[in-house]
Formats: sequence, C-alpha cells, structure tokens
Amino acid sequence: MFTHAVTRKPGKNFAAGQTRADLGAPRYELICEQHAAYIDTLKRLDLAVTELDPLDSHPDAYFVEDPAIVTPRVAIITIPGARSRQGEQDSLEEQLKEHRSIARIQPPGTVDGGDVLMVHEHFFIGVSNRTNPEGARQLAAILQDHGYTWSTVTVEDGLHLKSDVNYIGGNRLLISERYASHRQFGEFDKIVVKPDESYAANTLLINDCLLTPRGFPDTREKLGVTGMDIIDLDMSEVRKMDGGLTCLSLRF
Ligand code: CIR
Repeated sequence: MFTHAVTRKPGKNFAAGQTRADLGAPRYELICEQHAAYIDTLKRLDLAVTELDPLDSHPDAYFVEDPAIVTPRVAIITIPGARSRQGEQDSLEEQLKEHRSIARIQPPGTVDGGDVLMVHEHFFIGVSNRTNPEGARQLAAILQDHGYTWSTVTVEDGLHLKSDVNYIGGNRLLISERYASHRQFGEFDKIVVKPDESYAANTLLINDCLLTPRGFPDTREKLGVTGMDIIDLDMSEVRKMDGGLTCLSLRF
C-alpha cells in the first residue's frame, strides 16, 4: 500500500522544459489546474502528499519521478539523463531521507526513474537515451544489495520504459503494442494499448485504483475488465511536455 506521495508544482517557466511532443504551446494556468486535480486525486486516495515548490533553475523538476526511485527498502537518488535536469535530485534527497535510507547513482551513470518499473520484488530497468548502461548497472547493484531482482530492457523508441509498460495490479501489465511480445514480459497477462492510444499506456496504479489519462476510450474500456476503480484525468498540458501520470509523483 502506498501512504505517501511527493510532488512538485510546475513553475512559470515549465514550457522551457525538454519535449519532443509536437502538440502546441502548453498553458501555465491549465497545467496548474491539471496538476492540482492530480494532487486532489492522490489525497482522495488517502495519500499524504508533499507539495514542493517549483525549482526555478529546472523547468522539468515537477516530473519528480525521474530524479529518484523509492522502494520499500531504500530510496535511490539518480542523476537524470538530460543535462538540463541534472541537479533536480538534490532537493528530493532532503525529503526522502526522512522516510528511507539513501543510495546514490554516481557519474558517469545516469538514470531516469521513468525507466524503472517495479513489480513486487522485481525491477525492470529500461536502458534508454536517459538511462545509460552504467546507470543501469549501478542501480541493479543497489537493488540487488537490498534483496530485489532486476532485469534490463532496451528502450528504443519512446522517452522512457514506463511510457510504454506499466504494472496495473494482479498479474497484469498495461503495455503498448511494440512491447507486447517482448520476451521479458512473457509471464504477465497483458492489456495491449492500441498504437493511436499509446499515451494511455502511462496509467498509474495507486493501491486498488487506476489513474488513466482522459480521452482514450479503447484503453478505458479494456481497463474496465480489471474491475478496479478507474479515475481519468485531463493531462493535455503535461503531455505537451512529454510527461504522463507516473512522472508527476513519487509514491511510497
Ligand atoms: C523530460 O523530457 O525529461 C520531461 N519534459 C518529461 C519527463 C517525463 N517523465 C517521465 O515520464 N517519467
């Protein structure tokens, strides 16, 4: 069960963050509304939510999932893969050391938490443009020292592993077509997201509830078979900045 979430508000300069999305200019007032609705939802799900202030020096810092990975046994402070995001991790360490012992990724390793998928005691580590092989190696060693198992997955397209693959409870993964036949996910039951709804693969499991982006009816219907509570949230402005539901919080 998750009981806590750490979040950070988007700053006024959020549109200066990294993005490869070609969805038009994002609006500050609207992303603030969407972010507030996200936080309200986490609170309604009984999480104690920490709301950090924007980091003016780092316009992507509200994507708090990337600079840290929190597991039940240890929190790992990463070095994010995008140079413009390096440094975001420092203020998260202050927060997380209240809750977990801390381990750190060291240069030249880089890891984005968006590449790290936890399924019970196993971690899938995406090796991507953001998470380099050295970062993956260091992360795997830390996880292994804490009794977890791990495997690596090559991320060829898409920003992060969790842009395409997410754990949604039971033995299920929500997964995009391009990963659906991947050998490493063979043991799971899969709900496969259609290519034109691939953004919805970034659906977030909070305890017994699924948070999914609004506007993806085929995925919404498929998720219905789980019998779980489903909440859909408008993510239009976050999506314009290449972010999704998982990126906006650290849950533990
Ligand atoms: C970036 O490109 O780093 C941010 N604009 C988006 C990060 C999204 N994070 C995530 O999926 N975990």
